[in-house]
Amino acid sequence: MVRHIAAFVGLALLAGGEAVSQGDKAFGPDKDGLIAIEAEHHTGKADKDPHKWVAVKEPAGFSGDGAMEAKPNDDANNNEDFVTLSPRLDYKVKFAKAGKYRVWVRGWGKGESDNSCHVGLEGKAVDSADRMGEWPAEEWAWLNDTHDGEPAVLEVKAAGTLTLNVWMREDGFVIDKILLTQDEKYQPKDKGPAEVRE
Ligand SMILES: [Ca+2]
Ligand SMILES: [Ca+2]
Repeated sequence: MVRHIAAFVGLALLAGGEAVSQGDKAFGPDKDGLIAIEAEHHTGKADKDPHKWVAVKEPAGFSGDGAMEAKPNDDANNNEDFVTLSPRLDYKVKFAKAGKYRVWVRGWGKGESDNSCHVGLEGKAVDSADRMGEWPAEEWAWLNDTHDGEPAVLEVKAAGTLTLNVWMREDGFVIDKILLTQDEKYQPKDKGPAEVRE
């Protein structure tokens, strides 16, 4: 009984405070070197009127405490100038090693005009990780593709803590989780590995 009450209070805190209990601790690699990040556990966020990333508890089947949706879904597509035009999510990430990291994103595309986003580092666009898409419609899926036809990649010049950014491209896109790996052959399945905060 006591345990049930504790669980209920915990959930209430999460619902009201967007999982602030995690603080701004950096995301780090697990024992296999995989860096998993729940999108709803952002360590920073910037709205860009009229759009903003909003915490959602749907569609069902998300990992962690929910997901983030770019709202309102009004047919916007910020393919260019997204650093200026688009709402942003920030994640403090501790990279243990320098080098190339593949970027995987677990997302949900409602339709063909709601299934893309941009990823960058330190508040700047990165040519090799922007314009990620297209997520399939109406299902949770891990994707590493970009509109350039190459897998999304970030180059980390030196080990250390950096801020990973996600910007809206098409509104209505729902982002559940991010995974960074130096293993080119790794492919996340289902909900992917658990995040590690340090
Ligand atoms: Ca849309
Ligand atoms: Ca999630």
